Amino acid sequence: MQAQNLDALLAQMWKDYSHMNPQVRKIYNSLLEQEDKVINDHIALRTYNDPRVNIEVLKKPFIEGGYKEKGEYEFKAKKLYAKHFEHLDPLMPKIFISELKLEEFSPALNQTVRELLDQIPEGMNERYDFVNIGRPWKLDYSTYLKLLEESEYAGWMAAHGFRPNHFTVFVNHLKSIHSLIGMNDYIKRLDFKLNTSGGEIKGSKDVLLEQSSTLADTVEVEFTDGKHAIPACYYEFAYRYPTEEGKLYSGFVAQSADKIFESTNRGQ
Ligand code: OOG
Ligand code: NI
Repeated sequence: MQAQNLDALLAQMWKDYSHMNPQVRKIYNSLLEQEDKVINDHIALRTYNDPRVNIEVLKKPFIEGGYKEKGEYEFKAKKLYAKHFEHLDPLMPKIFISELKLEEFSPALNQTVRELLDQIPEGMNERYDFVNIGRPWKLDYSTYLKLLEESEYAGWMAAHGFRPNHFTVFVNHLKSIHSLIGMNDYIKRLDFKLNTSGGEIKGSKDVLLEQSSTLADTVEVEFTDGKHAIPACYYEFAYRYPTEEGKLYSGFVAQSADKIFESTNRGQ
């Protein structure tokens, strides 16, 4: 069933993401044993900056649903650019969309990505649920490995396509956990591994945002030459501090995000 409105789309995104990544289901269900509900701080999406699929394309259902563009971020070393979007309702998840700057990569990578994007059926990128369509192209395992050599992000995107890369627990709204350290201890007690790049906690009270994340689940993905187990999606945890006006800070911190991206890298 194709989602027709934003609530339905967000629900479908959560359903597909939590089915694909068993750790997400386990952590979420465990939290629900002591919480009435778990609020999402944000949802993150990835893409390539080709005009057929760039941020301007992926942002559409959110803009139609009342979201506004808020911040932008540059990631020089990873060759990424990102924007975040907010809804007037502070309980609606913020949306973080990044895109790979193709022009900064080799002709070979550009050629490969073009061949993937050329496979997207005519008009599919205009579908309301395109952001959650999955992988609309065929891919063989050696092409995936080749992309990874230049960019972990390029490889992840080729293998998984359009789908949330992570949802994020808004730790401030939990009743049973009151800090990010407490959240991390909880995750470790459940026996899940945290991304330790840049330390278990990225950011601090000084930058008004603390974040941590699991290492992505390894899942079996279908390639044209068979199934292979590769990193899929992760779960993130965010704790926000109030700004001088007294409202919780709602932006992102590029230096922290830079490390969070690595939650889908192989071999940490
Ligand atoms: C996004 C990483 C950045 C954050 O909250 O800073 C991020 C990604 O892995 O695609 O989500
Ligand atoms: Ni995030």
